[in-house]
Amino acid sequence: MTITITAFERSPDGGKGLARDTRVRWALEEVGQPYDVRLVSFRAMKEPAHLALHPFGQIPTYEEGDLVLFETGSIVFHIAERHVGLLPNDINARARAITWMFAALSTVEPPILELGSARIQEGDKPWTKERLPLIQDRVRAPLGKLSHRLGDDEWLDGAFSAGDLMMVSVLLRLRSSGMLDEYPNLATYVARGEARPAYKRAFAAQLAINSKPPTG
Ligand code: GTB
Repeated sequence: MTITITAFERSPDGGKGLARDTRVRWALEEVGQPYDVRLVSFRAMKEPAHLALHPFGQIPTYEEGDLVLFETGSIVFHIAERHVGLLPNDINARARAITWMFAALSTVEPPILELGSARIQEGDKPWTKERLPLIQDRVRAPLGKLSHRLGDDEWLDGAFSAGDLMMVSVLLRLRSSGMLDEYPNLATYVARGEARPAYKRAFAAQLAINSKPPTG
């Protein structure tokens, strides 16, 4: 069955791979599933046809036959459950890998998103200078613990899993802030994720779209 995902017609990051279709592409590449991409503009995202797929008017979405999904956590989990390669067979190891996906999305990602908003959308607001150190501390709290837990290991729990895919995807958002470099083992962990052939294919596919000269 054909899989179709949606992505920005033109990502605001110009192809740095930070828009969330990259993590879905990466998961599909890891399990060897071909997919089509439908590009959507910011305007089209808020129109009824797209809202029928994504109630919050965002990307990415995932269509496979009658199934329509939104939320990258759910999409990556679905891909990992249906195909071999992203979740271990052992049921306890599988549950732990899923736990790391949740940890990435519900513990590590929220302060990183807050930091992004403070630095970019609210960068010129008078309160940002005072607020930024507070947010940075909220980013550091889980990162310090994560760094300790990872130690010198390659991946979070044995073999690479959907948990690592999600954690690396979330940590990537920190790179431009310089904060990832405060944790050398996490910076190496992210680089290890980016070095995977499946990640490279996913990254190249989104870059091919976002590096095209604007039309019209
Ligand atoms: N919780 C949802 C999920 O995980 O799927 C969040 C989806 C989401 O935030 N989608 C964003 C979106 O559609 C794109 S990825 N935004 C448009 C809108 O809300 O109107 C977030 C994103 C956007 C841009 C960059 N960037 O340019 O660096 C990075 C990440």
